Amino acid sequence: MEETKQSYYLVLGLGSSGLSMARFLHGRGKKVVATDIDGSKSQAEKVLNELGIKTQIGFHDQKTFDLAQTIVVSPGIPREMIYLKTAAKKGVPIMGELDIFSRYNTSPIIAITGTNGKTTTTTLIRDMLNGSGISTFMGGNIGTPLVEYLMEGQGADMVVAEISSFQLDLAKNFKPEIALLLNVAEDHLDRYEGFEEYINSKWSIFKNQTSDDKAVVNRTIDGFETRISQISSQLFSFSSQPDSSSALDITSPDTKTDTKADARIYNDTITINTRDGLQNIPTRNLSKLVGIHNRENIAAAGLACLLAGGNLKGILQGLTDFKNLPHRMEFVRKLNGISFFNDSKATNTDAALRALDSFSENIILILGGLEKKGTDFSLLAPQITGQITGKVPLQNKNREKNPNRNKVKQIIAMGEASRHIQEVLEKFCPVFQVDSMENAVKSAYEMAGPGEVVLLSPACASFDMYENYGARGDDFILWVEGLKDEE
Ligand code: UMA
Repeated sequence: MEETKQSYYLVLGLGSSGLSMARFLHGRGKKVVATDIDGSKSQAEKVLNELGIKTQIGFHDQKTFDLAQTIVVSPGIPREMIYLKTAAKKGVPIMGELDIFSRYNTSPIIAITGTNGKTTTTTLIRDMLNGSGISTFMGGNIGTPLVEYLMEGQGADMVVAEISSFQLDLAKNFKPEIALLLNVAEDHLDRYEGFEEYINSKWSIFKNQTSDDKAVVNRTIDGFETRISQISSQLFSFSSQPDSSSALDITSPDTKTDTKADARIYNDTITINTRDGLQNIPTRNLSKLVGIHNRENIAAAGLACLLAGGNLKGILQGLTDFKNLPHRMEFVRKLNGISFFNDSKATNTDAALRALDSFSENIILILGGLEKKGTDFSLLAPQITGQITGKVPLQNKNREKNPNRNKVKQIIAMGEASRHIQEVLEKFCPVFQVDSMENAVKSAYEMAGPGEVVLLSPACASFDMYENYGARGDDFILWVEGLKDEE
């Protein structure tokens, strides 16, 4: 006898996203089954079983997939997973959290995507809106699953959501009122057929927007003109680059920048024109948000805040309130004049380039970890040598190169990628391989002198040695804090 479909939602994956999703759907009266391949998820299992939700932990059963009414997939699980593909072929609908969220959410959404800077920009927008008297719920890829907002009763004026490409890949109906695309650089190529597919995923954040909605886009993204012609919403753009190939001299608002941009970045100020008026954001004293990439994040956040009904006072308040985020250019300590920065979140070369762009010279750079598919470490060379030309996604052309010295004076390479890093980069800079974070930190301290910087910005994933980038950053901090004056 042929088995028939059962009316249950199968929640696949019981990380933070899946656990919240299972609880949410159950709370809406849906029949839920939850499964996770990881046998150690006993705590999640207990929580769900106590609610009466059936679980399959430590294994997957194809029949459970095939008989589901709908499968709700956690973002970290690839769509190519065999159980999913088999169920999809049998006609089982596959969904992600964004569509479930969209079905029930009634608050306006600001959605932020991009390869790097998402978390900083999301946090800035939250702070700027709050400073403007607009209440927010902040969630998504940043950590708190969006359905938590629905379970809390949707009390905020706006939802500020960090959105990853993994979430977008499963979204059919997600339609943010304001959507931001900060930048696109090669990343997650193990999940995509190629870079183009990843780019398409990022741009899909705009696909359901209409002329009532707003798109905030970085003009320097490759293919900008072609891509924006395909979106229906009102475009607002920002740029830190000139519109010609001439060097950018961002010393005053009179200097030539990309005049088509609605938010323009100068040395000491960002000007934003929302077409309802011009606002100037002074940026001279923002020690927590250094580097051109952070100026772009502020420009994008300021634009979004004003478009959402915020004001200049709120923007300035948000910039004051902004606290450095853990593992993102996080200052750890200064010892004997040597400054230590933890940028463990930099899991791709573009993010490491952004970190390097924040300093002018004398860097001991700790690179390495698990190399992501398609990584080209040679992209780091222009920043390592200080020759900031060529295909660098972010160019700070103002910076003078010291002709006698590299900007990075020593690379310390660790993890599985260390040998490859040495092969590619030793022609630009001395590379020293180490086998642990302890040795990376101790070697860096020995090699550094007063006034110099030790920077962990690995350009690699962490999973060869750690559970995640946070654990890697914590380990770095542990060893840095353990350093003694005389070592
Ligand atoms: N699993 C299975 N079967 C499999 C494979 C995996 O059951 O075949 C299970 C795993 O054992 C695990 C779960 O599926 O328990 C996967 O969970 P997940 O990786 O989706 O992680 P969550 O804890 O649910 O966290 C997710 C996001 N993770 C990813 O996208 C990888 C979190 O973003 C996000 O904060 C959270 O939802 C809340 O929305 C993290 C992230 O690394 C920070 N994002 C990537 C990035 O920023 O680069 C995209």
